[in-house]
Amino acid sequence: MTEHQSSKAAGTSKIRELFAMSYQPSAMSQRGFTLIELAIVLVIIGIIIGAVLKGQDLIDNARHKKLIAETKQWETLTWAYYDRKGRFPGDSDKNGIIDANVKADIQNAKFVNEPTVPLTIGSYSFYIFLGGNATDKRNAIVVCTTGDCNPTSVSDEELNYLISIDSSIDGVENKGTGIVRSGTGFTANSATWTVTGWTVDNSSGDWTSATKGLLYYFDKKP
Ligand SMILES: [Ca+2]
Repeated sequence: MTEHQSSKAAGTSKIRELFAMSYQPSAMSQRGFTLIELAIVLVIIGIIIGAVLKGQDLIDNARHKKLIAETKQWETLTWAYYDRKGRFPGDSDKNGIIDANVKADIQNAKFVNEPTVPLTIGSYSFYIFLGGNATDKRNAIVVCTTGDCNPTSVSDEELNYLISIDSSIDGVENKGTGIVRSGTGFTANSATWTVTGWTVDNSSGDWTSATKGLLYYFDKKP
């Protein structure tokens, strides 16, 4: 064997040795995790989960605010219309009760910020209408989750949207007090954006999925 060959052989065996070493489980991985390492990992996981939940909270909040803003926009628009025409949109006979074509009146008025019906926020759609109740001579802005204001069920998320309007306007969440209340039945027409009748739940308490929609008495306190 020449000197060159022997040094080459030595080199090869050195490489084999390193190669074998790299596949040996290290002392580090054999000893497992210490309690402190586990604690650190748990704290980091906690921070990540906290950040994700906080992020979801912020998104929900922003979405709720959008529906609140849209409801208030309807109120502004209704009074702006009243200023201009001396009556509410949908009150063509001027008896103070909204019962005719709200959509036609609003579209004819050509407002810069015309409302969108339905309003889609995230994966939910909300129908905001105007209506009157001839029996108790009161008008309301109605917020529902379906075009006929008669949903088979209202999900917890949808309920939270309605509750956020109540707490924003009334200052407290209560389905049967204040100027924002829960409706348990509506006669609604999505083609005219008009509600011509409703049953209101005047019993004080928390909002439940029994609601069919929200009533906001914007013109007269109950
Ligand atoms: Ca209320």
